[in-house]
Amino acid sequence: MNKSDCLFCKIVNREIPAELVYEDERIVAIKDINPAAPVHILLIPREHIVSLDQASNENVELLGYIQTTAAKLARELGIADKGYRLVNNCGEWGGQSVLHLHYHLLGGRQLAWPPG
Ligand code: DGP
Repeated sequence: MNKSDCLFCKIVNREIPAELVYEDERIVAIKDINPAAPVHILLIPREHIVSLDQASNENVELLGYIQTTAAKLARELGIADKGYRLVNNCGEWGGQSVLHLHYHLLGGRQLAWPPG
């Protein structure tokens, strides 16, 4: 799949609507269309990186930035006190369905472990 066919590139470029929670020059955060928890946010870099497996050392700062921004959003959304989960699904067996790197921020209920 190339960038022009990518669902999350289209969301980042506002060609497909989404419920925006946060955006800046590097990332966009939207509500997941199929929430698995009371708070379920997707943090998506504007840059088209297929998956964590495709990320390189050039992406180290971006990956760290996604994590610290997720923590900031968790505080702002009121889920930080009880706790939350930040998840990256990578590849077929990891459960990745959209081939544009993204992290799930989940919270607002007790989360189970191990995941299914
Ligand atoms: P993953 O399975 O890890 O690749 O996560 C993809 C997530 O993207 C999944 O939880 C559902 C969500 N999703 C799929 N299509 C859309 C969409 O069009 N809009 C929004 N907001 N979320 C979507």
